[in-house]
Amino acid sequence: LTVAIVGCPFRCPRVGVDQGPIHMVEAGLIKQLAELGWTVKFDGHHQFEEVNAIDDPPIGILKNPRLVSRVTQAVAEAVGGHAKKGELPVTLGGDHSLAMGTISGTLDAHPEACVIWIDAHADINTAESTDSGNIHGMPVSFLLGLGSKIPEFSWVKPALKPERIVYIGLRDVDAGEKRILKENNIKAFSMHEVDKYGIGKVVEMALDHVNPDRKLPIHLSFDVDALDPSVAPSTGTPVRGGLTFREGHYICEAIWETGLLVALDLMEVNPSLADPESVKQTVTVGCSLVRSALGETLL
Ligand code: DIR
Ligand code: MN
Ligand code: MN
Ligand code: MN
Repeated sequence: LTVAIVGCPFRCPRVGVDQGPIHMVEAGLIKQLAELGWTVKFDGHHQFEEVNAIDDPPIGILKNPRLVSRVTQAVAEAVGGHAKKGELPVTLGGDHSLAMGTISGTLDAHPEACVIWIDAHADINTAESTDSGNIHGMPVSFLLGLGSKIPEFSWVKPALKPERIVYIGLRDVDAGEKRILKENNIKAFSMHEVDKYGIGKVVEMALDHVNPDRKLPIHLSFDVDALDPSVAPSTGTPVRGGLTFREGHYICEAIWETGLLVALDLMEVNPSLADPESVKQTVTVGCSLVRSALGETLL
């Protein structure tokens, strides 16, 4: 059993300031996974060349489009390569636009895989619906092939089907995104459903939707901002009213228990945004979510 750590210290438009992956590795994540019995492969953090803003002007209002495309394409190749060798890629980010790459890589190796997306946000804006122009608010629409096609992103295959993705934790969804979710019949469990049914039932319902026979490979993409800001303060776009520490870990444990996990993303840990105590807390939580998804049990 081999896990391949893909370190992606990438945040747009501020390349390199997001040191989340580096902090998680420095906090001992590799040793912790080895102690769980994994053989851990880590070739160092990806180096992404700086692209001058002048060479990468906005397309419409999309910020840093060429840089994001190039970086996510490299990540797709790395993740796909590990997955095809039978290794379990764990991508540490960094900007959630990276999931365009990680999920493309997973679907290249496992075309029938489903995606479980844990986030405060739906990240499903299109080039037309986005208000911010931030591509980390858009990766799901690119993977689904929604919205106008942007030639710079022609490498992204619309390989994900709307019935193969499910969300848990949403609470900050743009009006345009709500429309996109409805039009495409995409299943989402917001914090309202977590409150109403409890996390155990929500995870079961999410799996019933996206993986009814429990036989499809699972890609888990976990944005740390799904957690309440009191649990994970050091992230770019915190939203109050999020998952508790245990709810976040329960999701990871329950996905591990399926035996179907083939790829994991732990995204949006950003140590540049808070005081040292909050950074340490967020990095520690990030590491323990990864351990839970990779088989750590409480007993
Ligand atoms: C908003 C915020 N929906 C956007 N999205 C964020 O910019 O598209 N995603 N923060 O992580
Ligand atoms: Mn996200
Ligand atoms: Mn988010
Ligand atoms: Mn984001």
